[in-house]
Amino acid sequence: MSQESEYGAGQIQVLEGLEAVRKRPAMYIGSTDSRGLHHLVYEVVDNSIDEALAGHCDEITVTIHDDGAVSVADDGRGIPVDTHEEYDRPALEVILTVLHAGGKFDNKSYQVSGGLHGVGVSVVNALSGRLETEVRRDGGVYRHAFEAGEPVGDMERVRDMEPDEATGTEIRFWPDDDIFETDEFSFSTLSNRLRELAFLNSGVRITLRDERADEDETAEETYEYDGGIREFVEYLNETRSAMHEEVIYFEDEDQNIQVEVAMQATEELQGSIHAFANNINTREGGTHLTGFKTALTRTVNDYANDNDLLDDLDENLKGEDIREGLTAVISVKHPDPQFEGQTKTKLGNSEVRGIVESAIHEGLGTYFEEHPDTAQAIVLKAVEAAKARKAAQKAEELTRRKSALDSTSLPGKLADCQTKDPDEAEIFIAEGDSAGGSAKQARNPEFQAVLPIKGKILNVEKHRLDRILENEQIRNMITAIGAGIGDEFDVENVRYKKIIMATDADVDGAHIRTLMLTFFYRHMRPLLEGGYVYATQPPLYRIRYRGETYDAMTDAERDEIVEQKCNGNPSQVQRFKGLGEMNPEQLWETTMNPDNRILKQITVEDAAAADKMFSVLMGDAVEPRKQFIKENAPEAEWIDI
Ligand code: 0RA
Repeated sequence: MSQESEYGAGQIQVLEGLEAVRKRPAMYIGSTDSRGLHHLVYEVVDNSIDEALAGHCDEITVTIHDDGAVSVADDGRGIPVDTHEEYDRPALEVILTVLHAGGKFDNKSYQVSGGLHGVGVSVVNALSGRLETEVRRDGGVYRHAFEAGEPVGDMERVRDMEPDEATGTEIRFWPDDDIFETDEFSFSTLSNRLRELAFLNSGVRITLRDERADEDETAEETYEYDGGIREFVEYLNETRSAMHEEVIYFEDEDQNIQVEVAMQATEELQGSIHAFANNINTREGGTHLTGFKTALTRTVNDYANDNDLLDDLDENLKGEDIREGLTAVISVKHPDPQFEGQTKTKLGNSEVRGIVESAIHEGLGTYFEEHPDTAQAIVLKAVEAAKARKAAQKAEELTRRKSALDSTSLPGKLADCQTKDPDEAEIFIAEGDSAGGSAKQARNPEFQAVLPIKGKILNVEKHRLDRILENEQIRNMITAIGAGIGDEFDVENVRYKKIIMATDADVDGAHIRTLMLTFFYRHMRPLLEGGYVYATQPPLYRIRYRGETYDAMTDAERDEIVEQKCNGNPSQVQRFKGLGEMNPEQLWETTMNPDNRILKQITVEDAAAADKMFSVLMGDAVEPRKQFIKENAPEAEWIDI
């Protein structure tokens, strides 16, 4: 077959210029913050993954270079380099400079990957100050470079390929610092996504390398999982105690739609189900998730009723009872996925629901028949969960009744703000009564509320909702935030759109923050997804010199200020040990005043990584926790999730 018949010029349809991308980058990659920056890498990697899924590539290497560049190299077929008829330019150049050209070139039955925005490598080119490609294909090694999306010179054939040399593509790009708010690539963010891609595409070997100067311990990691999503579930359950040794796994294919499900029940209370469509984490769910849940509930109830296991309970089990402690990964690959929802992460294709449903119903039914001990244990645990749920409902009604509208039911310790507009209102959840007391004096009562909480709140990873609701600190947080809890949580009802954790910059403070975050993640997740959760970043030192004051966040910053601003001779260096030690005026200036303060916004980039983190940090197993902290957080108090 000739190249021409594989991808004719006529297939190029959209001739939008790359200036459009540079003018409105967010329309193409979502944002120009850290998230958008990392999307550039994913966009390129997705093309390599497509090569792998088409059976032409099994190795991908991502390198963070020390000059601000990232490169992605694969051993696929290589981007075509022959002349494109219509443009009379090398196909490589067309693919990198014409929006949406990439996919149109391909003769694959469908493109599985393609990124959340699925915009192609030309968008990465448009948003890079410089981009260099090297392609090994058709017996030659070709190079081409671009600046701000424009070709620099012509594509060059630099040499012949060696007889045993593999074909492939390398794309190296320097994100444009006129466009992005940050240029800092995060190893842990990239590693989480690349590991996830390796789990979702078994057999592909993905290596992440970090060549930046002071990165030593985690300079290189390789992800390769022949067990695919089975190994994903094992990984997520590393610190959980499983109720059956083997991960349960089903796969099915129908109407060219591939469905895979891996699941394992655990003794824990926190379940986690992760659904993907074409490698995209569909965090808003969709038809694949609905199909899974429906079939799971039906199959378990059928088994329980057939074996008279529900006599204690005068009703059927609810889905949530069965999903308690269940870890599952659902992965669907669809030739024409429809993404819906606010963040376009909800799978809409209605035919998927039935395919997943029947795969689970048949597969799990058979599994239960063959493993009656496991089936019985799963049902009995769900019965326990159902009983706890009923107890929690009573407690929850109490909380809800108490919080009903009138402000007298707000927690006594809450110093509320005057505004009732959630867009303006913020609440400081302050560690300890002394910090809380200072914050109450320091705040601007028009828009700042303060809720002091006593010491360590309950570890919600270890308790069911009925016990959680008995905890006064937690009840105070629920009523103050005003949007309910768990399945009943409605983010529309939050009373404040900034929920600010104000804890000390020490180990205890970090622990309390992690406990609070665990609570928000497990029971008020939309708060984190909406970007409503923040942490204060109080300075560690205050330096005074000749009537001026300077604040330093770190020891290094303190030394720099002393050296540069104070000629090495400051009049006073004060160390703030905790928020409670600052007087109200200092607390206002350094930590609460919107004009001066630094807040760290906590977001959940990757639900599976967050689930793993909380289960490891909050679980019982000590060794994995130590290991995890050693690997992920040498200095950082908690890692990016
Ligand atoms: C267009 C057509 C073909 C492959 C590719 C693009 C391709 C793009 C990238 C980006 C990174 N790595 C890549 N590898 C391949 C198909 C070529 C053919 O039919 O031989």
